[in-house]
Amino acid sequence: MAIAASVVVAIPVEAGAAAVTTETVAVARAQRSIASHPKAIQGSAGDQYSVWRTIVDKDGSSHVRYRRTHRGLRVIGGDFVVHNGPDGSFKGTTGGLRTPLSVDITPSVKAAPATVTAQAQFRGRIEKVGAPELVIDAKDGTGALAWDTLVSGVSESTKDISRLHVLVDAASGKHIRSIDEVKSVEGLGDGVYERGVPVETTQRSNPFRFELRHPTRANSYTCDLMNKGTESSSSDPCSPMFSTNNLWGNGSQSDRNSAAVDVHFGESVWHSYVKNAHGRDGIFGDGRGIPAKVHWGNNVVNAHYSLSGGEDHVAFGDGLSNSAPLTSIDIVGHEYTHGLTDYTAALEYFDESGGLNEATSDIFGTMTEFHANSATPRPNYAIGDRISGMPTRFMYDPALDGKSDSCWTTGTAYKDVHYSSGVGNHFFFLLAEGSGKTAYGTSPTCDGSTVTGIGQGKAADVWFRALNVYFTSNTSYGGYNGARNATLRAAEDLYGYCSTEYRAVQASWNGVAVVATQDPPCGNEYPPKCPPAAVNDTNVAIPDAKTGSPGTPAKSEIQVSGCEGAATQGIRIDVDIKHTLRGDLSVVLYGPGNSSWVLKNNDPTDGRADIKLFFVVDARTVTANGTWRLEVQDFVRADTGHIDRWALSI
Ligand SMILES: [Ca+2]
Ligand SMILES: [Ca+2]
Ligand SMILES: [Ca+2]
Ligand SMILES: [Ca+2]
Ligand SMILES: [Zn+2]
Repeated sequence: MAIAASVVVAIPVEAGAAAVTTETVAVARAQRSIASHPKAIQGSAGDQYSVWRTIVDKDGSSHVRYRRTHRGLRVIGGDFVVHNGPDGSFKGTTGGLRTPLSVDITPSVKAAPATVTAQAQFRGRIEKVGAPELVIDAKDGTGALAWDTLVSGVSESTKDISRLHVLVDAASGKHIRSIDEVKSVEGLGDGVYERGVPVETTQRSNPFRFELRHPTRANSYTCDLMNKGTESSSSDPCSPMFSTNNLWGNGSQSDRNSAAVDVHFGESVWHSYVKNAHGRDGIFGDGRGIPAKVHWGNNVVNAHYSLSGGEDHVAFGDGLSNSAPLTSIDIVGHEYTHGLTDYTAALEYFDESGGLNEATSDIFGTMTEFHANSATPRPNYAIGDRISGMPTRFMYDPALDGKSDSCWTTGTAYKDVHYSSGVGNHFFFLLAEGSGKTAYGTSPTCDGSTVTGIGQGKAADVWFRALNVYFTSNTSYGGYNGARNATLRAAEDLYGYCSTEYRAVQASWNGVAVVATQDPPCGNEYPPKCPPAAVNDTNVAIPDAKTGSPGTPAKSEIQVSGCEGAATQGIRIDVDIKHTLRGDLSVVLYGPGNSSWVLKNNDPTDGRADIKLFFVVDARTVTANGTWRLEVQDFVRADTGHIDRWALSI
């Protein structure tokens, strides 16, 4: 049978039977096989074939993949593979077409109605609808005319980018099936430090290959700086990295992809950690990534997060003699966390706020290492320990590096941020793992106390919430805008005031010499001396001020009985007042005897409504049993309200 199929590729002449099977030789053999065995590929007049991929086995056998068009139309399911032995002999074909194609290529359904049907198939937000392409759908083995419309947008179910090819029957106008072009392509990587790890890549065509770029998260890729740049600059353009077989790296620096595997894999783990553990979809919270530049400069023993060149990116040096890249997972997690910090609390990289910024990176870098959970070596609380075998920082006892502070002093603020971070790192370790001998090292406390850890997950939740909600650019360790206060508020939000976790946060800060200035001890370290909180729920109107004089104080009492001796150092008063302008009001607590505490002064600058606050006062010198009274006075005419409820926990 004669075959009219023309072949798109050139046919080179084979040098001889003994020739080494190169890809060129393999293609030539396949072409001859097609010409001599047209039936094997269900060839027909009007077919055209183009080589897609060529695979040569170690023994010289070859396998050439082809794609097919028919009368100029792409044939879905028309692809086939031609197999040849090492000597060029024909070893058969593989393919799904069951009969030669014979298709009338005039559609009875026009493009426009096919597009309407296609759009109706997309579940989610459509961003673009491509021009329908007339194709031959031969998925079931026989060809039929169809419209292929590419509908792009964001899928409702996955919340990811979707590029949906919708096939509509060109004869009946009915939907045939839809295929999403976006699929997670998972390659396999051998990094310098991480072996046999998955790498999320993007499949490219023309030429067919894989790029070290996340398939759906925008701008999330790893690229090669080609050893350009200096210790202080990594803003040179960066080349994308490719693999033809989606296998990456060889476990050493001899392959430029190896260090890239460490970084690309590390970013995936970091992203999955912050997303799953803390609900934060990456640096910006919207899934977008930033470029990661590997092979930065020459002998650069550093990695950094940088805004240079106006573009957020991370860069990783190749280390001493360009042979010890700074790409271990704790360092990768550390650098990406700098981005996260910039877009959450924006802790200034100076003084104690800079130390907290660095500590945040060490904390979540270490959490990334634990999240990856490698079998060898096991995750730890040392930073950069895999680069030269000698850690650069030790979270369990930061002073071990000879430079960092394990305990806060007035000098901490003046240290380099990589050393003032010690206080935060040590705090985190105590909170997570506790003091003394642990599986990760011995962690001392600065006051000789013993701290019981609450576990890594809870400790990380406390730190993340503090970072996300309470730290500001100039947060320091102690004091009013201190990390101690911020993490206590976080612990209160997550676990409750004076919960076990809250107390552990207090104890851990005490352990690094960041002492209480705002938070009273929780009390009840011994069995409770009083019954649980007493409440007065009766509404009491607060008389308005008159011209020139404040109103008569509204009074509400709670009788306390059944307590033993004095009240505690930290009694808590919950106050719930409904009022149209709370700045009008002062709130004073009177205890048994002549004791009193001003809980709140009137404040003309406070324009908000209602008071729903709690106060903690030191009542150690006061007998607990007796009458406790809340007095609320209005200092400004107009705007009124009432005491709705208050409670007392002694
Ligand atoms: Ca969590
Ligand atoms: Ca480590
Ligand atoms: Ca008033
Ligand atoms: Ca009430
Ligand atoms: Zn850093």
